[in-house]
Amino acid sequence: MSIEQIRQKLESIGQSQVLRFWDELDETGREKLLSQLQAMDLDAIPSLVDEYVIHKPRIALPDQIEPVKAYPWESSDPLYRQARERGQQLLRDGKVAAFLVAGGQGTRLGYDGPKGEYPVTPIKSKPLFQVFAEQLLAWGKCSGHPIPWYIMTSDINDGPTRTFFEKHQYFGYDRSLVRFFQQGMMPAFGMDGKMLLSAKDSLALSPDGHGGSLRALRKSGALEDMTRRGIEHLSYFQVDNPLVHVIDPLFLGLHDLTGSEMSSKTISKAHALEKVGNFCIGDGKLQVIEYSDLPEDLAKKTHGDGSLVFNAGSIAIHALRVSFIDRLTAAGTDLKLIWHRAEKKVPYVDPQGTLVKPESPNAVKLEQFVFDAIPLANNPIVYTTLREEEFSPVKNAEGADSPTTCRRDQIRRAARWLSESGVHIPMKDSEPDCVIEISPLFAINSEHLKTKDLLVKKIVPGQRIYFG
Ligand code: UD2
Repeated sequence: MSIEQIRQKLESIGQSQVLRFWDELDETGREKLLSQLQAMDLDAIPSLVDEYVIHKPRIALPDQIEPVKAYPWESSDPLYRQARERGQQLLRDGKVAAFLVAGGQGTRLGYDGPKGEYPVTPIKSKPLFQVFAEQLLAWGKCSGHPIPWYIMTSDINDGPTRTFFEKHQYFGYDRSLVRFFQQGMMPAFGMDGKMLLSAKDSLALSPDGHGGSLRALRKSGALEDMTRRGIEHLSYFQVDNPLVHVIDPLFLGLHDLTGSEMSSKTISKAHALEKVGNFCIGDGKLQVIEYSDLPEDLAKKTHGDGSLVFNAGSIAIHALRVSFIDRLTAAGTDLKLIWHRAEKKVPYVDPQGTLVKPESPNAVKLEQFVFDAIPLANNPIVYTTLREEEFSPVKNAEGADSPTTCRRDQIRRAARWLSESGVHIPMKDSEPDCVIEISPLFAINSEHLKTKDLLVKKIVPGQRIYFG
């Protein structure tokens, strides 16, 4: 659309204020603002504003909310043996790709760059991206088939993310297997429903949520690329959790054998109000209710023995069928994920051209969540994993889910794996009295470690030791 067409469109939807400074802008500024507006679905704005900005939609909770029945962590059921074999076969056949969502802002951690750059391991201080790259390298080697890796970034961190990978030679990963693509951006709206400017030549934009990944996979050509490579399943994970098993044959096998289009891992919640989504069956359908949307009385509801009724926490690890994403995003299909509304402090340029930094929330941001696709999937399943094995994210600078707790949990897990391989671990106050790091290139899980001929049989108190 030309600027004239855009101007008309903006007038017709009551948003012409975003061109207020157009006449003052130089060529570069005009190009920037124009391209932001061109990338946007302007026709959708009025209904979004009406439904989500002017009005505060109450998240419609299902009438009937029941707990979910998840597949257990381990089982002697022959299905588990078959699933493990199926998962391994899928990997050998090159039918699995990894999918990392890394487009978010990471504001809570207070780290400026892309979160995946954050140094996280206890001895080598490897960045999150490297931990994932090494796991994928190891799995590619084990299965004899390299694993393509799709990484979603956003306008706020795409350039720095690519530069970081370049600077580190892709951590040894074959760069032809790595594909970056950007998610969409959404404008912030003032409480009156008007789109805000962050500068005279720029809308106040932020990423459209990880739910935007489904649209972005299609739009960027990544979906087509997967089909060309014969990929059938995506192993989906977030950027902030170095304990994640980025590939898990058992989980992938269960997902495939049960005909599930979207599967998820769950852990027992640490406490009733832990900030993770809650798996439940709502009006007969599997879904996730985000912690902020689950009424407190339900979150705290217990069985007779005191255990939580809604105990299945979502840790944002999923397996998705490529055909499912294809179906949801096919031409002419309206991707029906709801928008989640958040009131935020968003700096903006006022009508006089002055930048205002508000001290209280002045704007509404809208995001879509990928787990809202679960009720749209056929046969979705939930599989139980263990917190100590797979979940310790870096989200906050201090306290829970911080670099300190994450480091502690990496050491605890490494100590447990080693102990399962017969290595003596010194303990002090019930914690390993040593600093251990196991490179994914050395062992990808406890079973793998058991196959190694370990020279170290005993770790001494205070020892720092890297298995690489
Ligand atoms: C997420 C889940 C929560 C739980 C928790 C586990 C949501 C809304 N909640 O909480 O239920 O599973 O994780 O750790 O997701 N991202 C993008 N683009 C975006 C927004 C986010 O790529 O537009 C990525 C981001 O880079 C990160 C992940 O999504 O890898 C999670 O984002 P978050 O930190 O906003 O989610 P959080 O911690 O509130």
